[in-house]
Amino acid sequence: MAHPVRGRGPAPAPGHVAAVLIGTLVVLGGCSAEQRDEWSRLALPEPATKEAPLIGDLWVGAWIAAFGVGFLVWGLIIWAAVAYRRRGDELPKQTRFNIPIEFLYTLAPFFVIVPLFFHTAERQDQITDIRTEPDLTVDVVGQQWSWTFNYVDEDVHEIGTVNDRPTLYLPVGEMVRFNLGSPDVIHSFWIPAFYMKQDVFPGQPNAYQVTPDREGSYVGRCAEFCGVFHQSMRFDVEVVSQEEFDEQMDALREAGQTGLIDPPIRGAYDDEPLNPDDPGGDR
Ligand SMILES: [Cu+2]
Repeated sequence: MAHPVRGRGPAPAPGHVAAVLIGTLVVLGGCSAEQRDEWSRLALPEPATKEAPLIGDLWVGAWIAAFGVGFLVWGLIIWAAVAYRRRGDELPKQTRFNIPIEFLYTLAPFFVIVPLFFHTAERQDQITDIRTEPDLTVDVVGQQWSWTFNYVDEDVHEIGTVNDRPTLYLPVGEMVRFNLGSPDVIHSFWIPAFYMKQDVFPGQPNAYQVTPDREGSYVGRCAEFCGVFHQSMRFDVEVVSQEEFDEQMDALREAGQTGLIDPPIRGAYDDEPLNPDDPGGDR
């Protein structure tokens, strides 16, 4: 019985090959310049603060170091597999232990951990240094499940709720201190374009300061799973000119959102305090 003839089909015309290649290039080229830049930052978004390189460089440097170690280890694995491949039925020499190699195993990780630890601790100290007097202070309250922003110098506030995503306005080029507090559970205050992220603890104030240096709209998130509506803790960040910032502060004032809201904050938008025995936190 004759097998069906498997047609090899016509060889693809060079024109087709070129079309596919060009199509691929167009698709890849569709990665905008923005995405290509993102690759060069190893997936970090475009930075929006003066301090972002402190974290960005640490991130990129750690990856370069990791790839260095990776290539060394992969190279050794491939070399060992090729150089000591099976050559016959004879069992190779069996080694129980090898003191120099055991030493190397134990010591090598320190050469990785010590520089990583050193650079991380050094950068962390710089990022969390709040001794410089900031240009403005925002007391941030992370509450289940939104954020409240207190503009301390302006004596106005904005309260977000699960249904109303709040917007944080910041003047460009001004150093802002974020004082972080929570009335309920641990949240984490994160504006990805600022690179910095810090946990928001009940009863344990945290603070850091940054200088936004690029006007624009950014997203903010809670980066700590904090309950059923955790995903509702998104907020918007608008880095604007000083004039626009002042207008926004006036708008909050005109809307009657004056004064500052302390944690616990629940009472601010429903009359139920979070804990009836605890009338309010100390500022
Ligand atoms: Cu949260």
